[in-house]
Amino acid sequence: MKLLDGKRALVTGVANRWSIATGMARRLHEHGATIALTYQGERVKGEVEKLATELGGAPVVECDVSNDASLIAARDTLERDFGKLDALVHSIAFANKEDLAGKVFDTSRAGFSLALDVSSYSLIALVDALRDSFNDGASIMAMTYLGATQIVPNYNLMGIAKAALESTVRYLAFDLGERGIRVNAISAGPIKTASARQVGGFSRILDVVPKVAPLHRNVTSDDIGDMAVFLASDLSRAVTADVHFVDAGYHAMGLFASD
Ligand code: 0WD
Repeated sequence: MKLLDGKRALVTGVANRWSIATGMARRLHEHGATIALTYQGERVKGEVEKLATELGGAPVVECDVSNDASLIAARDTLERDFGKLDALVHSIAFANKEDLAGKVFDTSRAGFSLALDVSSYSLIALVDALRDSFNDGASIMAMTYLGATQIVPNYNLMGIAKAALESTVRYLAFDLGERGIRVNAISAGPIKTASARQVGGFSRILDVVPKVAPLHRNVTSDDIGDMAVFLASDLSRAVTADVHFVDAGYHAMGLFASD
């Protein structure tokens, strides 16, 4: 008997094999969950279909979270082809590259709206579209980063978007608590993905963590996947409305000694 036997999980945000969502989908599947995947558009469809085959023929559904018609169409297809959901993984973010370096006061109104729409509002939009698809007791999780609450140079607008996302997690947890539905955020340490490379000076962040974090290493998408397994399972039945760090302990450091 596996931890997630009988559970159905929808995983968003797979773009390629390096995506954190790929590691999460793999781990959820290894622990017994049946997986469905959404993808943003034709550009990533092939990669997502490849992963779906590895995961026992998971349904693959197009869903652009910035488009209401796409959200509704995805919901209808999933209801027909997949059924009710026990877990939802939100692993989606976007900001223009120029807003991930330089000065925050240079951020344009349009850039701000785009980043907040895709990276923060999308959790509300997904939960709204899927509200009748969730089984009572389902688990919703969203990916965030330390830059939501601390200054991480260059993370800039994405830090602002993640702050909104973390707050959204808490309010959704309150709204959905009466159905036993839990909503949490996973705050991952830096992982080399296509999105991460858009952040100015990202490779320097990767170099710092093993030097100063209590566990002296970077994390992998498998590490994040294992937290996802816990959050999707009944072991976390009393855990909601929180941000869970999977970052080798980096977030807890207050002083970085030079050697
Ligand atoms: O260090 C890291 N990589 C960290 C990432 C540390 C902490 C948190 N995160 C977060 C990201 O902010 C994001 O929320 O984890 C989540 C997943 O990011 P990732 O795995 O690092 O990056 P990536 O593989 O690029 O996946 C993000 C995907 C997009 O990828 P591309 O590369 O195609 O932009 O988000 C999806 C898209 O597939 N996405 C959308 N999906 C649906 N509708 C949309 C959209 N409008 N826009 C982006």
